[in-house]
Amino acid sequence: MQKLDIKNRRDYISWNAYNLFNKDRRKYINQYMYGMPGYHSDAMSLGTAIHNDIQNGTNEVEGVDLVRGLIPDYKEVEHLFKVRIEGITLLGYIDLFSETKKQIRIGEIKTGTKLWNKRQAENLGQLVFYNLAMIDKKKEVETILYSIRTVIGRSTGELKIHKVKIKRADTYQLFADIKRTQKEIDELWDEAIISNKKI
Ligand SMILES: [Mn+2]
Repeated sequence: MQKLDIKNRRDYISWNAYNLFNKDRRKYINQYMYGMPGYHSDAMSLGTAIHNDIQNGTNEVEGVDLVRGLIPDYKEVEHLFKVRIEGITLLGYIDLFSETKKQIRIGEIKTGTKLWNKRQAENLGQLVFYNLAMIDKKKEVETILYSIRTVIGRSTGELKIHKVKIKRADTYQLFADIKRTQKEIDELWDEAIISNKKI
């Protein structure tokens, strides 16, 4: 049994942490508090490799060349943000990112054996999270999801592009949920530290 490690306590919240905390509390505790490894699969490794190919212009994965030309250029890849809003720090890495004086362009790459449809793209909270992180910049934000279909070990060359309109109300709702989540995470840590000392 691994020990609870205070070094795992973070001063920020990511989309993955927020999502896992609300979906599976036990897994959150294991991964984010006890530092146990998360779930991994071949599909996830393939997804990572495809992300790398798109972001770096390489061709490690078969079939990536078929979709690359359909994805527009962005100025940055793996764009890191660490943004503080009302005492909560949001952190993330955006797959594809460009920023000008007036506009921000966010591109999120998704891979999988099924292409994403419009409704799925619109319901992806991760995109709302990214928009929330950009809120203080007061710029127009264009958010696009690039869904790349894969089969075992390669890209099929099929790509679906969804331009997603993020509603301001959804952004505020997510922030309210994040504030509640951060509070619960803080309470969990505080309790864990106290009870651990007693043992
Ligand atoms: Mn991605």
